[in-house]
Amino acid sequence: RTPGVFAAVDIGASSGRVMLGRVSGEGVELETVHRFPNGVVERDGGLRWDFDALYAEVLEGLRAAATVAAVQGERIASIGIDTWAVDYGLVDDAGKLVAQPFSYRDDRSRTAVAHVHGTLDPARLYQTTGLQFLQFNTIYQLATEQDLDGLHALLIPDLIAFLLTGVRGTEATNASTTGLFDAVAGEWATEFFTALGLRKDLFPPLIQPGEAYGDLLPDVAAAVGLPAETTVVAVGSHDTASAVAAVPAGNEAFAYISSGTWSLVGLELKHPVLTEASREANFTNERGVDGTIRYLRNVGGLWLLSECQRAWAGEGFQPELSALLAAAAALPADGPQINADDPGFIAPDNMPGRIRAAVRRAGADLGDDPAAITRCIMDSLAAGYARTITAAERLADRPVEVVHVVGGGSQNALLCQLTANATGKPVIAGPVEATALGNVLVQARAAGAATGGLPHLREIVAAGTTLRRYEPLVSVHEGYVP
Ligand code: ADP
Ligand code: LRH
Repeated sequence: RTPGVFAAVDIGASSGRVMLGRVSGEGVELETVHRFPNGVVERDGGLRWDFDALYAEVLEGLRAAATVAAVQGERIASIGIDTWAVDYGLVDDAGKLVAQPFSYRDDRSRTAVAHVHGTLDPARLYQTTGLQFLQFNTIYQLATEQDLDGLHALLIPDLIAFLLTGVRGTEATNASTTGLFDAVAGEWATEFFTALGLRKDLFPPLIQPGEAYGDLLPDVAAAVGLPAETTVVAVGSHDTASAVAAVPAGNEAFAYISSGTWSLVGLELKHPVLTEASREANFTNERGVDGTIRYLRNVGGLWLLSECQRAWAGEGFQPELSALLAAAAALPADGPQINADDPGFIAPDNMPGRIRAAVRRAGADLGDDPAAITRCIMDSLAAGYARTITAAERLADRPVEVVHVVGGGSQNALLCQLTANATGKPVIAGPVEATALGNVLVQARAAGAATGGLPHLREIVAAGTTLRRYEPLVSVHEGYVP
């Protein structure tokens, strides 16, 4: 088999990285060549992403990748890009980005929900798109735009690919999060564009994971020190699609939790579940690599904790995450819980205060001890995961034997143990960098350096990763190793 080296650009809501992935029979060796922080910024009257800064970091990362590869005498076969879903940038006919993209945490989309649902009945939307209702789905964001004449919408990974190659495409796994995509046909739901007065060509045509956008523009290639014939390949450009592709599951009876800023909790299916019961439970049918369906729900995530950490740091309290989690683990079980999915937690700022208020509304008291608040978040997330997995098993009629946790949160031993306890199922944690691995493996397969379907790609991930297993316990104290 041809060994290959691939560059993965993976940008989450909290941080981004550029990695080199070397694929062989023994697994994928990942090397981080560049890492940078990410987060929403208050800019021009809204919560936005500083896209110009992110793009500069991407170029910096590719430059670092080119340097590392040159030192090793390697040729980078291709570049793949994934980021969070839903958000988009608008470019004009000359290809210029007209504003920094809004973040899904900006409140403006919430105000457009009633307008969209007045035109398109939510039950009808679900029958076609199978998309969970989130106030920030692209369809609601677009409904707030005043004038889209002469503008083109590009989802964030597609926008990066466009700047690198000059080629416009909409990668399908990410298109499936817009609310304008037909879950069964795997095509744009053009009737919804028409109904909402959106141009049918607002987004460029679909491109599938494994297909190429094109080669680097000559000036970009020169700027980063890569050959101009370096291809940018579409991967599961929705970060969650890449993460799910790299869940190291050995058979079909698994649930996954892609654990980072959000927790994406669910199953992989062959066909969407578009029933009314599924809509009521707010499950989504997003598209995965190889035409699979990611049947999942967004459960609140580690955003709840990272926003608390940010608030505490503002008050001068900045413990190590490990110390905070150890203090939380030492507290008794059965403390107060919140509904981690409450849309009231979407916006930034004063998270400890909002969590305390939610507990108070439920008739309990949490105090302001960071360890107690941290424990409340962990207990609430674990309970949310258990409810979601039980509902998914029922709605999709698919039993789950094991829960795989991937992403940054798979390093959180307390959360993994509480998840095993709450679900009553073993939890297998890792890899941390599942998203980058999924990104690399789809590129590798396109280049002929890996073969086979998702089960085989998952074997490659499992071969190269040390996984940690958590058995369900009665409490975190019994036999629990932080
Ligand atoms: P995203 O892709 O959404 O930016 P990540 O998958 O990078 O998120 O996960 C980030 C989260 O992982 C952090 O908010 C943090 O809670 C958790 N995390 C990172 N490192 C550790 C660690 N060493 N122990 C426990 N949790 C960790
Ligand atoms: C996770 C994620 C998730 C989306 C959200 C906007 O990073 O892509 O799958 O729902 O961000």
